[in-house]
Amino acid sequence: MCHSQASFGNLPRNRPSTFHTAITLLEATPFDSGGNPRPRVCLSDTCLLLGKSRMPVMLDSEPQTVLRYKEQPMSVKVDAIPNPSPSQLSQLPRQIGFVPSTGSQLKILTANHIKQYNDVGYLMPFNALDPAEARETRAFFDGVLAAFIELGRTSYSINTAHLRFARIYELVQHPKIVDAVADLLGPNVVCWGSHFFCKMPHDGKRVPWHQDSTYWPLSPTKTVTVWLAIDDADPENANMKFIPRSHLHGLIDYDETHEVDTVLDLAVKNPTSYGDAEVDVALKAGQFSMHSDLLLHGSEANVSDRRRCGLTIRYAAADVTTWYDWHKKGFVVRGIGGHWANPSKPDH
Ligand SMILES: O=C(O)CCC(=O)C(=O)O
Repeated sequence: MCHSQASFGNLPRNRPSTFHTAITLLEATPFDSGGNPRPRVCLSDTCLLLGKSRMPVMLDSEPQTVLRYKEQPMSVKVDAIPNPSPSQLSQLPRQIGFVPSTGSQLKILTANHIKQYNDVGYLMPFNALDPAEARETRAFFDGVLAAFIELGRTSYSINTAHLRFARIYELVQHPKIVDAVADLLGPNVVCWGSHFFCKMPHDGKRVPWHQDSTYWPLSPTKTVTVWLAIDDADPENANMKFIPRSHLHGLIDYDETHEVDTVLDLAVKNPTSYGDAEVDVALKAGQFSMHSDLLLHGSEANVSDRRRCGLTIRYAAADVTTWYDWHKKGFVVRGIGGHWANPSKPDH
């Protein structure tokens, strides 16, 4: 029995939507040798292989076969690393409180930047990617997103990307980013997280006001998030927002939300009672902001016709302690690194 690859999945030949991208399987075929349908590709403990040469996918081009994927074993089973619940987190002996940057031997930042970060809890904007790099990164993400959606996942589900894609493992080491982060965190820095927050046009999802440390089994609270704009982000397409000075209150009380239209499920009420008026994190593709793990931030639903995607990259001082196997996610991007597992670059 012969079945062509084109019969796998439910990709129409001409996609009318914004995804002018066709996806084919590189090796797996939809039917086994006995002609029985194979189970759908599952992303658990696997990662995507995007083309043999990792060619970018150009959204502007005509529909064509530009992206391929197959299951790959991952050296770190990232999907098996648990996300502890609030009650599990409350039992950990975490040291929680803003650790001011001492900012010595600065490479990119100035003493004024360090003072501003300590005062308000964030800095922006900085240029990381030149226009060509930004276009290529966006095209790469377009392909990843198309593949994840084809696999039934959402636009918010692409996390721990540095351990799924060699390209992202390299991107999180970009000197323009790491120099700025090391100016804040000191000479020894690990990257332990990378997560695309991709708001599709009109997807209705908001990110409630929260502090990142609420979710993380890490101590002390010395993680800086870089939000790298993949698309231009502005108020129209629901850029992230910060509450200046809210990082100085330790962990702030929150409620669990059970709304379907939220991306995260813990929400702080009356955020501006913990700081100044909210500020927009408006960035051009290729620019980034940095914020403390204790700063309140969130974003509204994207009611525009434009996608808004950012890659959040989590960097910690290397002496930060972890629980629940989270050390397996982190690798040293600058200096030397404490107890982190240092997973190597994915080979695809
Ligand atoms: O991209 C957003 O709107 C929110 C990002 C976020 O919550 C984070 O960086 O932790």
